Amino acid sequence: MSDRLLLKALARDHVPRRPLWIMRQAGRCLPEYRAMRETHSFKALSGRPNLAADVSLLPLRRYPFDAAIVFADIMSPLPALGVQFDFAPGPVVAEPIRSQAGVDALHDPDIECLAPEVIETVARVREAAPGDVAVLGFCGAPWTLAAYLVEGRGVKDFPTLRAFAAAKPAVLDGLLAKLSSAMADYLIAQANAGADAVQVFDSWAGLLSLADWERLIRPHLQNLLDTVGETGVPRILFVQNAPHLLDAYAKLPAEAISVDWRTDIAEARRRWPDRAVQGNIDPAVLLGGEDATRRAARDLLARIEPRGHIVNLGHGLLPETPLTSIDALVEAVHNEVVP
Ligand code: 1CP
Repeated sequence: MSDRLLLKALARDHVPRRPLWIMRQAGRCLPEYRAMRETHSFKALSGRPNLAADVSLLPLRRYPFDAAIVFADIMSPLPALGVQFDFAPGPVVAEPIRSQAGVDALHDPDIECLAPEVIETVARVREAAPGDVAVLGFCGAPWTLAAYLVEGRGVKDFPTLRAFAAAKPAVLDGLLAKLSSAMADYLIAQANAGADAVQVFDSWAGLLSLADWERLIRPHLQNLLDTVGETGVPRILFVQNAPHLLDAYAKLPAEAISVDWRTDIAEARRRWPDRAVQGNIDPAVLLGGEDATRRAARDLLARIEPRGHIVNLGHGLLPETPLTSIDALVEAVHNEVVP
């Protein structure tokens, strides 16, 4: 356990080399994943622990990543709350929630009912992964889940969600409270099953102003992180496209903040000395090929000190990413001589 580089970085201990993993490493840009998707839907793959564990470990057969993230989706625990949805390819919710009645209809699930298939996958991945690889559990942040539940699907700038937040703040508050409590249970179950650390994805964090975020969203995210923190499992908080909220995020109880490429991560590291940071190469840079990737990786390593830094992209890998760009990133990180 102590030799898991990712955990050392989360504790801001000295590392012989920076840990590296990539958001969305398990999916769509691997030919072996695409081959599995020809015969199985995403739901079938993520719903069967033996298959989901295999997919979680696929990227490690090709690359010496320092973490495996469990193959599931942020929507996976929501059937336990009574939510029905499909993927096309992103989540599409059957009955979007826009009223108090919709919030009241959500179940208050027992912890064992929250995606038991994902919990079993975590246990299998921990069992099968090399000892020096950290296993990551994850969930969607309450606001990012609410974005899909209210809007019904991912759309640019989520206008229905923002209208709902303005018109029915008390209903939103009830929705976020239910999501926060369920996600805390879900992450705790993942930690109990063997997850070494957990990541909370707040992909749609940046939609509201700082004042509205403080008033409507922060208390629920804080509750989630506080509750999970009681177990001692390290928490990574991923925040996307929210430059105006970054200092507020860095005050939340998480061991690491994962930032996108718009953020000056070296400056973030200096401003938040008691947090590890994760990121933040632009995923599009990898589409630009090996040389562009190598330059971006070297530049990142040169700008930010190794201690407390987990190398990653600023958001998930894009499906068209050439595998040779991933090789170039791995090589740059592994060739660095850390003093
Ligand atoms: O067609 C397919 O194969 C399904 C595509 C797919 C995959 C591979 C979806 C639908 N989800 C996933 C897996 C997934 N999603 C993982 C597993 C790890 C991995 O792939 O390596 C993780 C961690 C997620 C998390 C996720 N899902 C987020 C947070 C991170 C981010 O990208 O911002 C979000 C916002 C989602 C929603 C979602 N699910 C799927 C898609 C294509 C999307 C986003 C697009 C949309 O909003 O429409």
